[in-house]
Amino acid sequence: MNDMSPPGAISSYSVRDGIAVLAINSPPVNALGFPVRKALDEGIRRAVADSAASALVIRCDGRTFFAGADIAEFGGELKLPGLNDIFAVIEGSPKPVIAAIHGTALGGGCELALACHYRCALRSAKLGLPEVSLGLLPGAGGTQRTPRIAGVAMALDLIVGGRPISAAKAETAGMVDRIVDGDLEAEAVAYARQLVTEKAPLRRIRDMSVDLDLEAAQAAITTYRVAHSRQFKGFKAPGHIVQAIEAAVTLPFDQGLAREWELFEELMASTESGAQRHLFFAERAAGKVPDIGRDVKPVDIGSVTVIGAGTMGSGIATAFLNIGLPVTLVDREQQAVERGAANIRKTIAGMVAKGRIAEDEGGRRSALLSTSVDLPGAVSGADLIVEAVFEDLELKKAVFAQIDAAAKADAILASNTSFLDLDAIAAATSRPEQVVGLHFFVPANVMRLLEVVRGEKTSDVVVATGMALGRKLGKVAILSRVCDGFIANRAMAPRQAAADALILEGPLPWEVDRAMVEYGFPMGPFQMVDIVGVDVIGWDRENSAGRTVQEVLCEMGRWGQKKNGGYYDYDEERRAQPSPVAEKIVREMAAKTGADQHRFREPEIVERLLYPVVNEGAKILEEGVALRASDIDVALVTGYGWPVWTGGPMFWADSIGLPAIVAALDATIGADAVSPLLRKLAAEGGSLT
Ligand code: T1G
Repeated sequence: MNDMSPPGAISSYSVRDGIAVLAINSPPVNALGFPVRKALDEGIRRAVADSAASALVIRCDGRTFFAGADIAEFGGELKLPGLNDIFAVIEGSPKPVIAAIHGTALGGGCELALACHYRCALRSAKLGLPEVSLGLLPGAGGTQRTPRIAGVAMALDLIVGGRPISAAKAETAGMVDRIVDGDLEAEAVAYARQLVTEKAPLRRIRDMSVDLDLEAAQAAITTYRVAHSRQFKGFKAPGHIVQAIEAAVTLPFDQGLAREWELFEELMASTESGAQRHLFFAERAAGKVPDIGRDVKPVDIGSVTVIGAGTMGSGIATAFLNIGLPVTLVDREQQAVERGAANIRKTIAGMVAKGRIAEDEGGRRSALLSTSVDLPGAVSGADLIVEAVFEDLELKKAVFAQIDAAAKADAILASNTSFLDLDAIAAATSRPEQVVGLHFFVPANVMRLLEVVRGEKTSDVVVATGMALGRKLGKVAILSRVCDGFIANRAMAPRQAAADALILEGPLPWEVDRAMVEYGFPMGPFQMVDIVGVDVIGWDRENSAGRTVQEVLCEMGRWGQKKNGGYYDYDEERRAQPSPVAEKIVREMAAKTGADQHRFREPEIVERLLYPVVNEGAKILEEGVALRASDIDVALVTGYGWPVWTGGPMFWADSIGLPAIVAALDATIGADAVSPLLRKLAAEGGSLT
């Protein structure tokens, strides 16, 4: 008996060979929002009452089994039935309920599967409990059932790690009973029929006991906590997850479930989870360009030529090789191009050595690399040319003129410039509409941020192609208009300026760095300058005259980690120590300014350095350089390691309250320097995100 469900219905019910099949269809990922939960509840109860059905298979249409609760629902009132209510109906069923899994059974989807009596999955399917990446924990029994079926160690790895596992690995862990190929519904029905025929028990994970005694479980948990303490820093969820898993070991199931829900609600209400949920949607919003519709199809890129075999060029070439595109690496000198190619092959070999890719895959990628010192010849057949030469406008214009003369008519010409005027570069060609900025961050094959820079004349197709390339490269593509520094570098520049000014008022460079690391950055501004090179950013060698700490350091030949140390001294293992030389320079420079010297508490240092970043972000927004505030958050989180648990500068500013930030900026950088948009929003009780 089959339902004739109307097209587009959220669920369909049928009985095949005495087995009920409840199929849910809620694109794009069958998220377990209220309509889906209601349809599930009704369908399961119908199957339980249906005398024609001796078992029930639950499956999904579309690309995946339930990919979790509907994140968009969070923070609002939870309409019943909740997931635990539905799972109680499943576990109370007098007939076996079988989950038929394809795609990615994540979060609540994985929990639903664990509440079923049995589970079958397509070989290509994945299961996971990634709630930790949303600052949450599995709130529908995941922390209670997983330790029971898969053990404490696996539960910790799966839930605190948050990474999905293959169906095969899940089968090994006992989370999947049968792996199937081909027609999932037919295979699941056959499996259900077999279970009925064999009078298989109504096996409920809630009735199982955790495989470890309390002492062993505690030991496993302590070991995990110690091994992953860095990952726990700043985040609430990992610690809460461990507590929930402890409850699975120490409490009866229903009490453990209640404890899990308590911990879940604490996390749901936390700023950290709000920040991480903000970034989840922000990353997806970033890919949307409002004035470019889906009808604008990206160009298919089949080959890439990278010009410049230095650090950036080699990293960019590696990024494209990693997605299987053939790359020609070009430089003026044979020696330079060979050095670049050697670095690329070394990086790929490193990925093989670390087991991140198989040896044959490493070989395939390396084989896709070719080198040339003949620019015209190397660009003539390429679909995409990426220029990554020295940051000098005249040099870039000359290179683009050469590319323009040799590239095929529909080639896309991209510059990796980090702050030069893309429109001026485009003007050096006969095809400005085909010129775009692809600004990678060092190391280009690792950093997730890719700024796609839209010039005045860049065509929609080229913009769409740049954004699509970002996704294909596994990066987050953020669209930027042309300005000095685009989004990430421009927004973060005030942090360095504020840090340089602050060390003349009392704090030492390492005290400033420590405050930034405590806030959550991987390193502070002075540690960063020493690594990049004290001489690299903003030092005017010709006119240097000992007027700033940077000038004095550079004039002494203290150019950072690479040469004689900088703000820090380095031992032979490049371990950094605060430099007495630098301290003396700072103290003397501070004395010259006559500024009052005093100690700053860490929160004051955070305000002085980061509120100006919020201000610059507001200017980037009001000038239309960035499409939305959340793009600025994603750019700084993925490009500068801005701590995820704050949501990024704009979300963080909203969580502090814009009036307080504007008042502090008025007192430090002066009212005239404050973004009018920021002041307006603060006055109106508005928010940036
Ligand atoms: N809720 C709402 N919308 C979601 C969603 C979700 N869980 N997952 C994806 N979307 C939207 C997404 O915003 C985008 O929308 C579209 O679907 C395609 O997503 C109770 C509390 C499933 C691997 O964390 O990991 O269950 O931009 O671009 O690259 O214990 O989406 O098109 O309008 O990412 O193919 C746990 C999150 C939730 C999974 C697919 N589940 N999603 O990746 O597509 S909490 C998750 C993903 C929970 C329980 C707890 C990925 C994906 P739009 P996409 P994709």
